[in-house]
Amino acid sequence: ISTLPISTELIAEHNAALMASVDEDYDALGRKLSRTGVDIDVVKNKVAEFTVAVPSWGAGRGGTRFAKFPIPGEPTNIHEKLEDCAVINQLSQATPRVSPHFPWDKVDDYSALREEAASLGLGFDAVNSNTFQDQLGQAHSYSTGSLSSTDAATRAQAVEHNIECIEIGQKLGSTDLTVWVGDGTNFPGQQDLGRSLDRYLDSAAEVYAALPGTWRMLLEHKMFEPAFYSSVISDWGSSILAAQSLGDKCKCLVDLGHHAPNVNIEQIVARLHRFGKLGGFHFNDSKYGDDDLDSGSINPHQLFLVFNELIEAELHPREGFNPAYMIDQSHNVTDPIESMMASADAILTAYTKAILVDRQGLTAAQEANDTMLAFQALRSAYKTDTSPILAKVRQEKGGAIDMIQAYRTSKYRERKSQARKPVGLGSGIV
Ligand code: PSV
Ligand code: MN
Ligand code: MN
Repeated sequence: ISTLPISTELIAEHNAALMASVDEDYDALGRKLSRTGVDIDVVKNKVAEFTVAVPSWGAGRGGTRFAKFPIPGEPTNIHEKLEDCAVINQLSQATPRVSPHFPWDKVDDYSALREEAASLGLGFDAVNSNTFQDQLGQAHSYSTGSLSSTDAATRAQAVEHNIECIEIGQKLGSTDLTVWVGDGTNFPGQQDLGRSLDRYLDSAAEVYAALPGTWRMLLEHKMFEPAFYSSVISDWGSSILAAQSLGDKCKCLVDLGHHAPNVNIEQIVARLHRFGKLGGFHFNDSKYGDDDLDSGSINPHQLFLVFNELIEAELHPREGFNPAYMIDQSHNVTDPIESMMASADAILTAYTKAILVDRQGLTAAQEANDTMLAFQALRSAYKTDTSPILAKVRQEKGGAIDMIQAYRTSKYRERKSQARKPVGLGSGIV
């Protein structure tokens, strides 16, 4: 497609210079894997099919409540964000869908936006609603909560916004609505803990009732922030109970940064799957809280263990297993395009390593209560350097072997810094 932002000749030239060494490494890894009966091409083909969505809001430089440090050439609207997402997909060949957030990505003509995305090689993923911020001109403030607000008119407004998001999503070709609410309290006694959940469930049921046939509603839990004493949907327990009471089309979404420190997230994944409620992921990494750091930058082993559970889930499917995979990060000190390409690579790496786990060996060791061999089944896959597989997949699909190097050679951001209007300081903090 001629509207793609990076020249295909540039990518081809870049790959030509690196191809011989990739082939050499791929062949060596292939020989190593074949000694344990693994066909590297089979692994490669499986990896080639895996994709992860990127968040529209991740294309801009994030920020914290203290500051935001914009970079020249940063996107300021959904059109520019789509263009940046197209760069990520062109070079990674792993991120063909964008997850929009409303009203941040509001436009007049959504059919035109869908076409614009398609011309960039992109489609749309889950639609995200936003009832955690007040917008200019909004009738009722969300300071008392949104879907669980004590005020009926505020709850109605939040329900209506979610239904509007579904309507927009239909025009964009989405089939999932992700609902994260910041609802909760900052003081003991501020709201009744039982009744706030009742109100949430009643409002969420109204949104659920508006889901078109094939649509799913994904509930995203988060332990704290912005509420610092209690959150209405604080954990996977609240999330699965809500999803179970809402109905089959409601599932749970796991954002890796939304748990208490040291929580066993891979076990949560296994539990949600056991009850057919694993709906999707927001990938990121964290050290302290909802840090929104780049996927795999702090704890790549945890990411691998999550994917290990996903492979188990794939092999033992429960009804409706089809998780929506997405990145949800805030890029405060890097170029968001580079961060998301590196994150897609980290996510695909975790997936590839999980594929390499000797499942039969693992199960046999588990059955025999051979703890060390069971652990070694995971360890040996985790230790494998899978980068030749990922490089080969990218090259074969038309992406770049070294994404960051190709991106920098393209001078895309420099070009955009000439063409795009500068971001105002202090604006756009989420
Ligand atoms: C909340 O922390 C969250 O993870 C939700 O997914 C939001 O939609 C997103 O971040 C953007 O603020
Ligand atoms: Mn999230
Ligand atoms: Mn978050």
